[in-house]
Amino acid sequence: MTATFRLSLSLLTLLACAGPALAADITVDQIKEKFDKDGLAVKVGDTVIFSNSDPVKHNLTVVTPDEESKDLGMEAPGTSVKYTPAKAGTYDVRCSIHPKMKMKIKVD
Ligand SMILES: [Cu+2]
Repeated sequence: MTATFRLSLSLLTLLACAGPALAADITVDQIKEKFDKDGLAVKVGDTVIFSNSDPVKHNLTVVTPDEESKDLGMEAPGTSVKYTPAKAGTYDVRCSIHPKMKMKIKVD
């Protein structure tokens, strides 16, 4: 084993151990057919919880920095969905039922 390889392994082990412990859950509420935040800054590994406080359904779609769309599914009143961004960049969140609902998530 070279010293560089050994150092890489140690760093990977450190990152693997530190990652989950530092991850946070951040809640975004959907109320009156709006997000309660226009934007959000999180870190890779954090989980965003979208809760639905409206009496109507929402259907969130997340557009990743690679322009991939991920449908988070129908969200009944009083329920929530979770999303954990996998990489750094800017994500757009939209509701397919209510086009006015838009927010951005910046992931570092
Ligand atoms: Cu909606």
